[in-house]
Amino acid sequence: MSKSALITGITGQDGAYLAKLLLEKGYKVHGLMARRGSDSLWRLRELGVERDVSLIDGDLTDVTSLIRAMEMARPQEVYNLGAQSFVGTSWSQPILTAQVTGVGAVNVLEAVRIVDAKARFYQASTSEMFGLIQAAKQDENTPFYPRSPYGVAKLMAHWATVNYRESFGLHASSGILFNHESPLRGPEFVTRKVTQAVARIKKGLQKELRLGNIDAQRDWGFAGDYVEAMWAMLQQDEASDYVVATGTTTTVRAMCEIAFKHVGLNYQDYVVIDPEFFRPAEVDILLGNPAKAKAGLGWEPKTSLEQLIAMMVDSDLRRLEVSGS
Ligand code: NAP
Ligand code: G4F
Repeated sequence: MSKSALITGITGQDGAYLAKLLLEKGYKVHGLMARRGSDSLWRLRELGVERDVSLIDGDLTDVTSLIRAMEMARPQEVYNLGAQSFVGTSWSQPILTAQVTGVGAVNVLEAVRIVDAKARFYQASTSEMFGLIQAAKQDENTPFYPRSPYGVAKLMAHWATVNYRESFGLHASSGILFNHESPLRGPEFVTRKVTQAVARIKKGLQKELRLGNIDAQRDWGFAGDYVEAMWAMLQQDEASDYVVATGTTTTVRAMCEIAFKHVGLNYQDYVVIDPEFFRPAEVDILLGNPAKAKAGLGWEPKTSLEQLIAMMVDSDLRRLEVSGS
């Protein structure tokens, strides 16, 4: 009998890569889908798995829809990837972010506990929880200091995961993932904003790229590598928390340099600093220590930042060639 999995956030970047990975492993994949006006299935389509997943209507803020999804999918594994995940928006919509990203995770944990407490649970935790970093290299023991309403909401979800593990014995694991990107990244995030602009500038469709704090540093990896760590966590006998990162950090400035150089351009000729994109509180630097994931899960990143950015720029160039604008 093949295993069944339920993914919240299946229409997002990670949801699409995880769905593909689980399908390749022979799972029956169910995805919770919040009804939207726009085409939210484009990522699943790009990976060629749109028709292979079963979509269930539901919303993280509606626990009854989550209970119903659990009853329909009867999953052995539940991956809670759904969230209002853009840090910038979390200052303009802090309550929505708290409800979807924070309370939403508790709703999923409750649905698991009520319908099938044996189902294994994965929480998409984040390096944003480290915020104002308390150690030069962050690992599972580094204290948290979130710097955005998003980070605060994720911290609630993280501790709820730990608490349901300790209170009810749920097999509930939290992946503290550092930034991970791909051609399926939303265009509001800085890597994709840059690679999309590089492609448009190269094709003569855009003249400049307006950015905020380009001195910020991030530990960037490839989403396709990171979903393998999520799956590996739920295959362990004991649930636990794991940092998933590359162990190197790079400035937004240097990432821009890589992206522009890939098409033979100099970023300094195009990047304009715009105060509109600065945040009320910044996470200046993130750098993860993935030693526990390496030792416990046998997980290591396979894709360098240069390979990742090249993949994203090439994909954005291809999309422009198809659409023409
Ligand atoms: P993403 O592309 O923004 O995807 C978020 C998903 O959540 C989308 O499918 C979205 O659906 C769904 N969603 C939003 N509000 C919802 C609601 N009320 N009910 C149900 N679903 C809802 O994010 P991602 O990059 O794939 O990240 C996946 C998860 O990992 C997120 O929880 C994120 O916070 C976390 N994370 C990401 C990173 C990273 O660097 N990517 C790092 C650490 C942690 P629509 O498409 O319909 O809006
Ligand atoms: O790409 P970003 O918007 O990602 P951020 O804020 O690090 O959050 C992402 O990673 C988290 C993991 O650490 C996830 F939990 C979260 O869901 C999300 O996926 O911004 C990266 C950096 C920031 O320091 C930002 O201030 O880039 C800086 N930046 C500079 N100019 C910009 C811009 N960010 C964006 N989005 N747009 C700019 O124009």
